[in-house]
Amino acid sequence: MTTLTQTTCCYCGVGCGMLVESDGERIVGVRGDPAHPANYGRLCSKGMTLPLSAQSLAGRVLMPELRNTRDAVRAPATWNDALEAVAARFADVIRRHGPHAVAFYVSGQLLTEDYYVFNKLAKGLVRTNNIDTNSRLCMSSAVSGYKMAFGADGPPTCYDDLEAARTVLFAGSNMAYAHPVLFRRLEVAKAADPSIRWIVVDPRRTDTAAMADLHLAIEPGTDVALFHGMLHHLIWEGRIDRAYIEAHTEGFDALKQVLRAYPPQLVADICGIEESALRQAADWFGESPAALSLYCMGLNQSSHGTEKNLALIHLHLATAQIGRAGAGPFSLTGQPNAMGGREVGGLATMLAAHREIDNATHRAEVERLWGVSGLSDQPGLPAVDMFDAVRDGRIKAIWIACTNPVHSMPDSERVREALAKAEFVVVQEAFHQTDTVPYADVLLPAASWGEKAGTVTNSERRISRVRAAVPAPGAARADWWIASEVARRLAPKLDASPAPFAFASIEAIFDEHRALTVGRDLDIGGLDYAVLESRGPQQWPFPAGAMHGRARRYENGVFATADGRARFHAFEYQPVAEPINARHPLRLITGRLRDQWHGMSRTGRVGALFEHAPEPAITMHPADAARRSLRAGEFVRLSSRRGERVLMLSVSDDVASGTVFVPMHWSGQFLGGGGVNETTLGAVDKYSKQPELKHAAVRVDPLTLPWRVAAVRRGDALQLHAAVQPLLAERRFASVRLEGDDRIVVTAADDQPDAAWLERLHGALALPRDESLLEYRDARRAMTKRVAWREMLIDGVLVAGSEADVAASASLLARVRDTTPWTRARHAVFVADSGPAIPRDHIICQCKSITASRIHTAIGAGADVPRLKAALGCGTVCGSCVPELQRMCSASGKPAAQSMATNAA
Ligand SMILES: Nc1nc2c(c(=O)[nH]1)N[C@H]1C(S)=C(S)[C@@H](COP(=O)(O)OP(=O)(O)OC[C@H]3O[C@@H](n4cnc5c(=O)[nH]c(N)nc54)[C@H](O)[C@@H]3O)O[C@H]1N2
Ligand SMILES: Nc1nc2c(c(=O)[nH]1)N[C@H]1C(S)=C(S)[C@@H](COP(=O)(O)OP(=O)(O)OC[C@H]3O[C@@H](n4cnc5c(=O)[nH]c(N)nc54)[C@H](O)[C@@H]3O)O[C@H]1N2
Ligand code: SF4
Ligand SMILES: [Mo]
Repeated sequence: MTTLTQTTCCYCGVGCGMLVESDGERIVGVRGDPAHPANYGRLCSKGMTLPLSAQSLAGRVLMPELRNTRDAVRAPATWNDALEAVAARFADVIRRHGPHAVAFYVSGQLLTEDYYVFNKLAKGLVRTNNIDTNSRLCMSSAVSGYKMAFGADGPPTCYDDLEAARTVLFAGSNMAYAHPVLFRRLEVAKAADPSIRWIVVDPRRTDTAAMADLHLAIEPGTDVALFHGMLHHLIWEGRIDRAYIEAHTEGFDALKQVLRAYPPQLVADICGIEESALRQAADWFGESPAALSLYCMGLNQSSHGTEKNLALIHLHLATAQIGRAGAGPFSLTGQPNAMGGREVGGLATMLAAHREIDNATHRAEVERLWGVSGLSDQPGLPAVDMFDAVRDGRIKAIWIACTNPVHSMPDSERVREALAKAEFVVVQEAFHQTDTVPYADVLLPAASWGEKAGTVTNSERRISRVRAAVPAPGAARADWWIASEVARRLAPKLDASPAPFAFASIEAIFDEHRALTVGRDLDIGGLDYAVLESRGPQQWPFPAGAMHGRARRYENGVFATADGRARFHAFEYQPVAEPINARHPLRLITGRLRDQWHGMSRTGRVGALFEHAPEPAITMHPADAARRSLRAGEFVRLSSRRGERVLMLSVSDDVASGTVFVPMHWSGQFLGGGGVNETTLGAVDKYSKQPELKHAAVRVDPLTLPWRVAAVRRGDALQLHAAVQPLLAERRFASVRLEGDDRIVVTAADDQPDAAWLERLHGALALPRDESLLEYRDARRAMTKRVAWREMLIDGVLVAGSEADVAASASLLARVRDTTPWTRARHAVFVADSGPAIPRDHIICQCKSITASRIHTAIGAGADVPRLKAALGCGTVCGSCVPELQRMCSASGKPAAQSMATNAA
């Protein structure tokens, strides 16, 4: 019998409602919840494949693990021993060094209830504000931007504004990839009314940019100049709303003084765009009956991220594009519950329910509601400072939950040094193979999506229920349970009462959180589990007595500041933190792929999700590649002042000359040694403390790696991956990926052959050593080709040798994908392996497995997007590939975008 559970997707901040089918033990299917107001039944490629990621327990953390002495390996432990160990070690550090010697590093992927307990544990029991989260890397500039402009955090807008907007300005957001289901809503609106205008501000020609009416391909980091220039143009053309400015804002005159120095011509030069494009963007924005801006990491992840946010908000305030349908600055939330984390105050620089640490009244309110005393009035350390404090010994013990900082923080080597130095590291994880797990002294098994319950808040301030569809595997437990069990053991050791942590249920936690919000801007006094149950997901604020939440804020022009007026701030444009120079002449941009999620601990379990972008690649402009005599497919060395990474070169004019792009996802789980954050830097914004993950000065050099290894192996892909992964870091380049649902692919390259490593790889791939293995060897050339047979099928191929040897084996490697029996003599397989390499066809539509070549053929025969959908079925299920289909059609002749991008060399 299958049961259907109503829940919410665990990936992005769109917060799609889902109906999960389970057989009681396992999740067997998922579909979009037609009743959920975020997605009305839609899901994207990541959401659709969630059941596949949850199918196997291979790689799950199923038991607590404990390291007894510094150099010992971790051994399985009981929950009681693990919880006692964490409480005892934390108590010991606090006794010896005080409460600020411990820290908590948590995550915008925790549920509100989990987050709430961690925050209360740190601030109310340990009495340190050293609790920060990966939201520092993500939303903190949006938070400080909103607070400085409006007096409170949180977007004034809602999803219905997507349909109501007449001009949409995407700034530093690749929504087609990162918030796909909302992008579907925009596509539908624009198809119904082509007079809707899209402006995209992004240094790269993303799928989002390719669909725009106007793409401003600015130089990385120059957004403040651009927005200042646009406002300059609107002021001097008399297109601002003086009455609104007069009635509802402060600080305009001081800003206007600053803006004098930003005439469009000068700004266009700074940004590397045409002046006419800047003026066009400003006019479309200012004249529009409703202008909506959608912004994300291209603004936030900057050493001037707060000012980028503010400069954009200025445009809205000065033109009164706010507080009504279709108008307003809409910060897209990245993680599913980054907003919930902000609500419970789970960051080092805030208290519960948007309260301030340095406000004695606020501290007293929280103390009273929590039943504790002595909250610290010192702000805690934000993420980058926190890990630096671990590194220099100020913090001795750190507890990391639901995030993988060795992969996702800037300058990975610094984070590794910090964790190696710490006296005590707790990691609370669902999956074993992340880059942070090796540093754990205690590893705590967390229940994950589908197994845990609570609430999350999406980008439009809407709170949805998350429900468990199946029991948690092994000894895995919900995050809130783990935090409160440690708190109850820690309290007596700190002479405090365990009572504040005796939560009977998640509902009890939510009710406590709710009580803290009463009277605050995010008041949800009228919203409890019963309301969520009977009336579905609701937006905040939702005060007691309300019938529904509020869709839009500041509709009456009264803001959350003391005097009710919004604030303009006067500041100059500042360049990026790390300038390029002769030694590091290229600008590195990092960002997202369509089908992968962060460090890939979950999406990396689904073969189909590798198909769209299978290789760890760096994208470079053709002119820059030609100048360095580099060709697509070659290995190159990316390096910065901090570290280096070997990657495969991809060549495309989607990036401008002078910039390169690397996806943020590749981690030590799939790419030997780690990901792109080996090269990024920890320069932070002065207000938000958010690091500049979107820009570093780098160089890219050719690299000769004569020894090549390639393997394709059939079997339990997750088990094979786990066996192979530890070998990756030993090579200059080594990557592993899943392919289909039962194969893995390994690619490696190095300066010289390593026969011992090759034998270990042979073992890890579980290749046979008996007569079912056929080998062709040329010892003189250090070349080997090995074929594993399962009766008449080829079950695995391992090839090592020169680049030419491996290239010539492409068709042999491809035979592992073929399930037609081999009827000839076995050794003939090597003879047959002489044809030219079959180019791997790229899959565009993941739901229907439609390849690029089939789409090109159909377009060649005259198909447009509707006909592609009808003929091939691509783009008809989740729709994530539709922007790319659109783009492929346009590239063949029908222009979709009036491209005014001028940045490309
Ligand atoms: N598929 C997928 N979706 C996701 C995620 C995922 O991992 N995978 N993660 C989720 C999370 S946590 C987040 S925070 C969001 C992120 O969502 P987005 O911010 O939309 O995604 P990114 O690719 O990180 O960056 C967006 C764009 O910023 C551009 N950019 C770089 N520098 C600048 C600049 O100086 N100015 C401007 N204007 N643009 C610049 C980049 O070229 C990139 O196209 O995605 C969420 N959704
Ligand atoms: N260069 C570069 N770096 C970046 C970015 C970028 O654009 N460029 N983006 C930044 C941004 S915006 C973000 S949000 C961060 C994201 O960075 P991370 O937070 O490191 O990303 P994830 O890989 O999602 O980490 C979440 C971890 O929690 C585990 N997990 C899953 N479910 C559960 C659960 O229920 N409980 C517990 N305890 N664990 C669970 C997962 O296995 C995973 O290892 O990366 C940042 N880093
Ligand atoms: S858009 Fe995709 S990843 Fe985001 S919540 Fe919806 S289904 Fe999940
Ligand atoms: Mo994020």
